[in-house]
Amino acid sequence: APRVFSGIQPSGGLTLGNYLGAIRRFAEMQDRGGHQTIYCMVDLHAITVWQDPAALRRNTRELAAGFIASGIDPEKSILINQSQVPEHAQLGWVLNCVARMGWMKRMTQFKDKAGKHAENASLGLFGYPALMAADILIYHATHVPVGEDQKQHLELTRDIAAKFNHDYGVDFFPMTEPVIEGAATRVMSLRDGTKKMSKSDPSDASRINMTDDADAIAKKIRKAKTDPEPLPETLEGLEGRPEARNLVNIYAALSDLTAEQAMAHVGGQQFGQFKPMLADLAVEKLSPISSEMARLMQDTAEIDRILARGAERAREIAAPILARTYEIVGMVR
Ligand code: AQP
Repeated sequence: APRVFSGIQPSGGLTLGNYLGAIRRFAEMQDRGGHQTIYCMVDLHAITVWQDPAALRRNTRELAAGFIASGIDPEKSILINQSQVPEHAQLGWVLNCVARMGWMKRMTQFKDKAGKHAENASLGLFGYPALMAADILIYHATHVPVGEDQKQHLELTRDIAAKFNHDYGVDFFPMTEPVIEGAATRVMSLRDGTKKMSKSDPSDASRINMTDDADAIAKKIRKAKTDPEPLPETLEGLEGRPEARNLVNIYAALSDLTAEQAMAHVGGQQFGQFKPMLADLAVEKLSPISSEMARLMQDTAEIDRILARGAERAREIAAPILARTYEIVGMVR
C-alpha cells in the first residue's frame, strides 16, 4: 500500500515557504485518503547545525502545533519527533555505510549550508541526506511530499536504496517518489527573488513567519522587493521578474489557483493595488492557523503526549523493518 512520509526541521519558526511547499500539502495527502501518512519533526537533523537546547525543545513543540493547526490530525496521521523513534538513527547508521562520500559532496544543500568553511561543518551536516534516506526507508515510504529544494536529496534516497538492494542482492527498499506539486513548490525570499524563503535567513523581513501577526504580515508584503512595472497580463510576461513571479505564486497558492488562473485575476494590476490585496489574503489564511498554534502551545504536555503516542505507532512499523535490515546485513540477533 502507498505510504507517505515527510519531515520538517525544528530549526526555527515555520515560514510561509514551509507551509505552502510542505505542511499544507501534507494535510491534503492525509485527507485524500487511500494511504498511511507519517509526518515528522526531524530534531536529529536540526542539530546538524548548532541549536540552543531550550529553543530546540520549544521549536519542536511549536512545529507540532503548526502541523496540527494546519490540519494534520494525529489520529489520521502518525505525528512524531524523529529522536523518539530510535530506528531512524539506527537505520541511518547502516545507510551511512551504503552511501558514498562522492555522492554527498555533490549535494547542493550541503554546499550552501557549509559555505566556504566546509572543514568546519559537522559530520552530521555532511551525512544529512543519508539520515533523511533512513527517515523515509525505515517506513518503506513510497511517496514524499516536499518543496523543490529537496529534489536532489530524494534522488539520493533512491540511489541509496538501489545500492543497498544491489549490494545485498535483495529487493527490500522501495524506490520512493518525490511529490512536488502546486503553485508554491519554491517560495522565494521577499528581499531577493533568487533566494528561497528560509527559516534561518538572518533577515526577518525576508520571510513570513507563521506566528507573525496581521500588521507584520502586511508590512512585510508592502515592503517586499519588486520592480517598478505593473504586473503583466500573462504568466509569460513574468519571465525575468523573479520577485513579481514569487508574489503571484504566493497569491495563487493561497487562493488554490494555478499561477495561470491567478494571472487572469491580477494581471495588469499595479503593486500598489496587488500588494494590499495579497496581504489581506495572507492574513485571512494564516491568522486562524497562528491563533490555533498559540492555543495549542498553552498545553505543551498534551503536545508531548501526542508525540509519545505517535512514536509508539511509528515503531510498530519501523521496528520490523529495522530487524529485517539487520538480518539482511548479517547482524547476529
Ligand atoms: N521556500 C520554500 N518554498 C517551498 N518549500 C519549502 N520548504 C522549505 N522552504 C521552502 C520545504 O519545507 C520542508 C521542510 O524543510 P526543512 O525544515 O527540512 O528545511 P529547509 O528545506 O532547509 O527549510 P528552511 O526553512 O530553509 O530551513 P533552514 O533555514 O533551517 O534550512 C521541505 O519539504 C522543504 O522542501
